[in-house]
Amino acid sequence: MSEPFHGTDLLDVDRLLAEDERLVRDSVARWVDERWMPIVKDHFRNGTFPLELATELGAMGLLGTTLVGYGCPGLSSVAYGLAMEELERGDSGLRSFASVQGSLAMYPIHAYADEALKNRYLPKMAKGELVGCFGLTEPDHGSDPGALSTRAVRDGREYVISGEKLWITNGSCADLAIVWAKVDGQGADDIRGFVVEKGTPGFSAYDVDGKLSLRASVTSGLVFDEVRVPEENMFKGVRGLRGPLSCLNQARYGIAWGAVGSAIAVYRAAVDYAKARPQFGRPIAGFQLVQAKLADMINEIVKGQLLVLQLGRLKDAGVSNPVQVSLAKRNNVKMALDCARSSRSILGANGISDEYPVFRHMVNLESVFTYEGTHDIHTLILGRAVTGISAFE
Ligand code: TGC
Ligand code: FAD
Repeated sequence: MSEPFHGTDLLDVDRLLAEDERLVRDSVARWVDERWMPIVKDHFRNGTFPLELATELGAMGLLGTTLVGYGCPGLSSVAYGLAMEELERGDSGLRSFASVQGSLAMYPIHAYADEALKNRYLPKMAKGELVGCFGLTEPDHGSDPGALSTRAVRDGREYVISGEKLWITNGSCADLAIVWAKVDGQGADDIRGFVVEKGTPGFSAYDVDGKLSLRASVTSGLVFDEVRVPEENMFKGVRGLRGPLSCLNQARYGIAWGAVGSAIAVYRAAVDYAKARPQFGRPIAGFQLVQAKLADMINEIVKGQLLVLQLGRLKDAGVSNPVQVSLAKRNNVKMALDCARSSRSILGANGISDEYPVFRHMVNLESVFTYEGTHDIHTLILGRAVTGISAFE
């Protein structure tokens, strides 16, 4: 019997990382193991997210990681990606919290708001003292956000927002919501972004009931009943679908890394289980069909790691584009979901128990497969890129 390979980095991708990138990854990994793993099962069972950890995430520089100034850490995209991989090894809900805060709430404020709003919100959001959410999806408009129906009507020096958002991560625990609404007309070009603070009259949030996935994450509906916000709360720096899609571009990048973390978690569980579980007089790891599943998993994990690392290097060089981000999100989330299903099968009946992390990751990944552009939407984005023909029109 030959010496087994214990890690997940079969191709020594670690060698391609800088020392400071490894430091970020290893410190986040330690935090996940010490602070998150002991509590995740209960939070998943109870359908809760430990909001008190937000300031710890902030202290580690995981909220608005790549943003510069306003108390944000200004780390590289690769360091950020490695951190998201470790968070999602813990749970997709944990990575979701950081993605929404940094990429979907802080990023648009940083990119598009005026100085007063940046100074008011960003330093506290970077510390985890203020939590944000991102309201794009509506009950009747998911994959096609250009058709959204939330309206913002100008009234003197205020805007009056009316409409509803659904499936909003952190919605009911957020101190502020980034809300995308149409001003003036009905076209996608009329979409503008607004900051709406919790407690503003007419603004309410409720939790989505009956969720079987991402249970350790808050998912909400937002209701805007003639909510008045000052005109300063509208992002002047962007209009049209480009506003929300540019935020999604940041978040999808983090998800592509995060999915590798989920895949690693389920792969490790499968290897450990297969080596420890005897059937027919020997560990099931000794059977060829089980080995084939493990080989497929490690094969795809290594490819997924290389994919996001190259994408991160392009992003840090300022030459990445949204199609590459779609490719990475699409590939790595599907890869992780396939690994989770395969791992679950190796664990047999134990695969459906929360004594092991596999089923939790598997059902989480069903959400990750759907949000931030469904797998099929990213297929069509790639299809448009390679044919020059849009399937959306
Ligand atoms: P299209 O013509 O493609 O684009 C309109 C304008 O947007 C620009 N653009 C982008 N900019 C930055 N990043 C991107 N990824 C961009 N994609 C497009 C584009 O250049 C154009 O700009 P301009 O200035 O020329 O007007 O628009 P389309 O209507 O054809 O788009 C179609 C489609 C399907 C690709 C798009 O609508 C889409 O991506 N749909 C998916 C919706 C989605 O992803 N929703 C996610 C909601 S948020 C969420 O799920 C959070 S989960 C949070 C968690 O982690 O817990
Ligand atoms: P639909 O758009 O109705 O799609 C249903 C099916 O039809 C999918 O398979 C889709 O691929 C397919 N389909 C749609 N159009 C086409 C087409 N043109 N061609 C082929 N197939 C097509 N949104 C936010 O704004 N903020 C958040 O924080 C947020 N968090 C979320 C958290 C969770 C746990 C979940 C599950 C969702 C979250 N979302 C959030 C919403 C998410 O972005 C949407 O669910 C997603 O964009 C898909 O929209 P939909 O669910 O309405 O599906």
